[in-house]
Amino acid sequence: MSLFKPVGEKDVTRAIVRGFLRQLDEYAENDVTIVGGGPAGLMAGRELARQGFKTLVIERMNYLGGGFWIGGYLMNKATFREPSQEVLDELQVPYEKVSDGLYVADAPHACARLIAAAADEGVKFSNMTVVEDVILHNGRVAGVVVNWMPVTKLPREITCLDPVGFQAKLVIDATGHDASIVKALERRGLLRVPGMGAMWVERSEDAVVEHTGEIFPGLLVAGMSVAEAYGLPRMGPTFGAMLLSGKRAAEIAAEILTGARLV
Ligand code: 48H
Repeated sequence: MSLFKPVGEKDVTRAIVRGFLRQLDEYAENDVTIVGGGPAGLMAGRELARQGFKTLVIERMNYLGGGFWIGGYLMNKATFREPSQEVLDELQVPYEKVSDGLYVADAPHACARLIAAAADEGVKFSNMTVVEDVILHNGRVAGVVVNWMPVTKLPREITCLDPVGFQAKLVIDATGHDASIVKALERRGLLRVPGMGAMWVERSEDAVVEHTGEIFPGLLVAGMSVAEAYGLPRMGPTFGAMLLSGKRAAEIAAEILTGARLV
């Protein structure tokens, strides 16, 4: 008498294939495609999905969380400046006060809670998927062009493989330092991307949240890609601006999608 119910290999295979294809079919067209599953992208996704928007996070790695698992310098503590600890309260992440206005948390705990919070609200994830380019319709970003991550790493001679497109009402570039989506527009001469400035914690976090928003019709920026896109100073391993920028991007996206903001 075995503990587990009898299930064949074919049943396991079919469960994965059918579940995956159903999601791919459903999300080939969505409200918001967020590129990058780091803290900014996950936060934006959580906020949008909880308001009922059909939200897809595309992540090239086989895991989510981006740079949020490790605080900095190979040490897994993450810091947060006031008022961003309020997001930790909301996500039920334990933290300690270090000094006036500065808090520290276990990065893996904060990251795991944020991933779970996004999933709980209904965000769908497409891992091992690289966004290579944008879809442009009448001068507006209308989606993304994707391929499998391993395909992009194969030699050109054996991979003459076209990508596919996902259509979205809005796209959020939350690709961190890569700023992959704004750079796709720069390659076409549609934007200029100065790259982030030198470290200045005091200035950078406010600036990143303030500059979060629609950088090109149909495209928003959140997180470190904001610093890259606008040449803002970097903040090093403190994550409050990533969370608040993600929230801000979601607020602006929701206003655009509901017609509350003039585009
Ligand atoms: C699919 C892609 C693509 C692509 C990239 O780096 P992240 O953690 O980004 P943020 O902005 O959420 O957080 C930044 C933070 O981690 C950090 O680095 C800080 C605060 N630095 C300060 C400083 O001074 O350096 O996550 C981005 C995610 C990653 O998981 C990438 O794998 C993914 O985006 N990604 N996914 N297609 N083209 N490009």
